[in-house]
Amino acid sequence: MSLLESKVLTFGGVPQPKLERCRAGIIPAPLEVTVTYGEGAAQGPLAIMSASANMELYDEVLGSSPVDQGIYTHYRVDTSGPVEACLDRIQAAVSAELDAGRLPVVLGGEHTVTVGALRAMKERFGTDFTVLVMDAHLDMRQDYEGERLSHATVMRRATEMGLAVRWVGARSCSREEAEFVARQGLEPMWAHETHADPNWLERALDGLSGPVYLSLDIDGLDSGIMPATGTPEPGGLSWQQATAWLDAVCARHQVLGLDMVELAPLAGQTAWDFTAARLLYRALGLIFRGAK
Ligand SMILES: [Mn+2]
Repeated sequence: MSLLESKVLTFGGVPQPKLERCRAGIIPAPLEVTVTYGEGAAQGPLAIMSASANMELYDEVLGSSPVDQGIYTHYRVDTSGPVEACLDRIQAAVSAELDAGRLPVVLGGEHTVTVGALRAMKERFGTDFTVLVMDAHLDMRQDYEGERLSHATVMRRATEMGLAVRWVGARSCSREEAEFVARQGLEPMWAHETHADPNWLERALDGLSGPVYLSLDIDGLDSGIMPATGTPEPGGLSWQQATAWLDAVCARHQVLGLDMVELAPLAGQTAWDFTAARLLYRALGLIFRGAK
């Protein structure tokens, strides 16, 4: 029995705060069905929660302790059975957070969980928000290995829902995906551009207005600082680039919800779990700080 099954680990290792005073609710969703290469994404939520208990809760960049704002950790979503049924349960969990006025924070699991979250977001907000994706992959395949609902098709499904999607850290896709996004007039911020263009951050958010949903695929980070993922890719975002992007996004836009997906912990190597936990904590702190 995993720790998540035996008890709820809270984010930051603090006593579970009173739900009514929390600004965010973490929804562990350890779905792992369509992973194609390295396995282990189902262990991502537990690894992030465990690592978070060892973080300094004071964020020296923000000058605050975001955990003081109230981060509630829900019991994990049941991710057994058919993917559609799992997505229904994730959607319901996200909707409950939105109804309660809390920020929904979904922890995957594979990237497919985002579809459930986005269905809840669309149900509440319509299509008046943009999906901002940190990811090595475009995830724009029409289907993958015969599946319409897969980690490799997530953003294609999002665009079919009528949602606007923008990427940072992109550096892996098929020719068909590249041609599809070009036809759609979509312009991913390729990782090589973030390294070459001093104005990449402005370009990444150029013309963007209104609220956003953040989907943080941990493989958007460079494989040197994040090898613990199913399909690690070289040439990705540095810690500084990823956090600068989060800072700019959160300073300019209301964040309606977020997810962090695809951490596949490596046995005995806690650095990557810790990196994911700190990135999530920084994101929460920046969101709590709010758009200026
Ligand atoms: Mn990815």
